[in-house]
Amino acid sequence: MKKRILITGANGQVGTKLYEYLMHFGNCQIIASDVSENKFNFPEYEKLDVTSYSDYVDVVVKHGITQVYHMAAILSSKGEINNQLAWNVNMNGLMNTLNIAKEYNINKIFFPSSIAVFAEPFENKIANQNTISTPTTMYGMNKLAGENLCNYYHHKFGLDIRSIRYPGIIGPENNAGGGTTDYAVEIFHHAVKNESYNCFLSAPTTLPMIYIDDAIRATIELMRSEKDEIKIRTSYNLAGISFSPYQIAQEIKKHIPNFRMTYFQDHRQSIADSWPQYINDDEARRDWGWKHEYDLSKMVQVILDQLIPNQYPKIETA
Ligand code: VAH
Repeated sequence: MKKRILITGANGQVGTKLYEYLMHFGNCQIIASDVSENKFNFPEYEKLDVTSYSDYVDVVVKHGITQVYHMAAILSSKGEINNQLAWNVNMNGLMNTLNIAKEYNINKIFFPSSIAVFAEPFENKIANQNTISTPTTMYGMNKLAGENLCNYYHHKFGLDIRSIRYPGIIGPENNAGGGTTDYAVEIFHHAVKNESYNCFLSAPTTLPMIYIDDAIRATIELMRSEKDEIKIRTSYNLAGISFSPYQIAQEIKKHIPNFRMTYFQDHRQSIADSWPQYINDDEARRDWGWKHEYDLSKMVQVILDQLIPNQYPKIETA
């Protein structure tokens, strides 16, 4: 039977890319949804506020949804500015997703968690799969509680919910919104216009990041794994590349020598300082064969080339 997939938060940075990848795999009908209008002219779209149980049920029943990628969320920076909104969307939106999945036999759900579930102190700045943590952001608390809610609904009701703790996701689209890692997306759009970039994190602030194609591939590989390969039903650690604003600026300068970075700090610095610098993703590699493909130089090359094709010749790294 053809899979009928609902993506909530489809207008977001990950949702738009996820839609593209799932369309490529074929044999599935995809309904895009978001709380705002159909910004990207998705062929099948529903304006959906996931905090409204009845509206959510109407969409699931109307389209006979069999799988949900629940991407709707308020991210770390915006969640510190509006705690109540973050709690309502991140917790009640997930609760509605799980209860509707239980009531309407949705057979597979993806829940995006984040490395934001971790908070300092870390041994050697690394967060392991089972590092116990007390998140210091509303977003991190929401994601940690969300992971445990997913684990509960799996064990108590048999729902097949799968989850990944995404690092900061970096891609060429200028649609990262409300996150602490947004600088690593914004920087490219200034650099290709020969503008300097005023970064809101300090130069040495190292964070776990991942190129968006790797993040989406990990998501689909996890969702396509056999059930018995999934040993962790809270959320899997996932690692890509860790870098600082200074390091990505230096990599961009290899292609755009005149690029200049300046620095200031706002509330996002303390969020970043609470997060690990590196992620141990041994369990994802063991259970479902995860392996990242993009390092910093390859990511920078690919993004610049997508923003202005053939402008930045590939630099052969030694
Ligand atoms: C944020 N991009 O900055 C998200 C992500 C690890 C960071 O969760 O809130």
